[in-house]
Amino acid sequence: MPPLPSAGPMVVLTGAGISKESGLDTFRDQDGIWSKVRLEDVATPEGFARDPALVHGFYNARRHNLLHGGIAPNAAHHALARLEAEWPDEVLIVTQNIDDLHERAGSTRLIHMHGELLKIRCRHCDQPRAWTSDLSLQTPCPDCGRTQSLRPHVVWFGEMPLQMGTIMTALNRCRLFLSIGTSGHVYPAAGFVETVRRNRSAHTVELNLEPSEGASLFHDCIHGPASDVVPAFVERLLAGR
Ligand code: BJW
Repeated sequence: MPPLPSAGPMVVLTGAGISKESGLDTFRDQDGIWSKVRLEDVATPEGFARDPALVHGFYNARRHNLLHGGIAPNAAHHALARLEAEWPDEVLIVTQNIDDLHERAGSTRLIHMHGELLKIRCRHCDQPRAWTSDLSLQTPCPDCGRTQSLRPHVVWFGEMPLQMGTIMTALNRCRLFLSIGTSGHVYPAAGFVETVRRNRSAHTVELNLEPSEGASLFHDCIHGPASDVVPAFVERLLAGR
């Protein structure tokens, strides 16, 4: 097994579990989002075409909660921002989350592969832009003025995740890959660990509340709440330098 490195490029994949202790629901836990709504209805292009008002309502409620629900980054988000600041080489966070808690904690090298809740885009202009209020079919595009053209800037099932080229390059050259708070059910993110493992000198670590779907693919697994295990692991990594 390759040792835990003390330098070299790092990729950190994060999922809904890292934001759970900040007050945001995960998807597949017992009390998760998919226990309350059907993913086919709210997280597919077909669902949006069938009932756009339902989908707008779903994202409006989550946007409102993110901005006004007392949500704040937790110790795990802050530990990753510290890691980026103190690690001698590049730390790239690839998050599946659409919340902005990594940014609020101070991380700057960040890819939102499933989009961002605080952005929208127009079917005609196709340019994402910042958005903090409710969205409806009647909301005109601020750029082209058309109605019925705006959608949340998120990646639904069947759509291509964002910045895959940059992500694949980073995975292929990293020395350390961390996967935090993700169940390993959704591809392509669930396959990142296998991509990294093709490089025999790269080390892979899962940090999750419980063993994920792909736990056996990692060199190390550390199980517990993100706000405990992530700061402790970051401390260990930085102390080993
Ligand atoms: C804690 C914790 C605490 C809790 N501390 N941990 C058949 C086989 C293989 C693939 C496919 C297939 N059929 C279709 C596909 C492809 C499909 C897919 O993967 N489907 C699977 C369901 C089978 N994927 C896609 O369609 C993707 N696009 C695509 O593949 O394009 C083609 C392509 C080809 C080749 C290369 C590249 C691309 C798009 C996927 C879009 C996912 N979108 C969503 C919604 C986004 C917007 C929104 O938020 O509303 O993204 S779905 C949802 O799942 C969301 C999440 O980002 C994503 C992942 O969920 P995550 O983060 O893992 O959350 P959970 O709830 O599953 O897990 C939380 C974990 O945290 C748990 O393990 C807990 O234990 C843990 N936890 N508390 C630490 N305190």
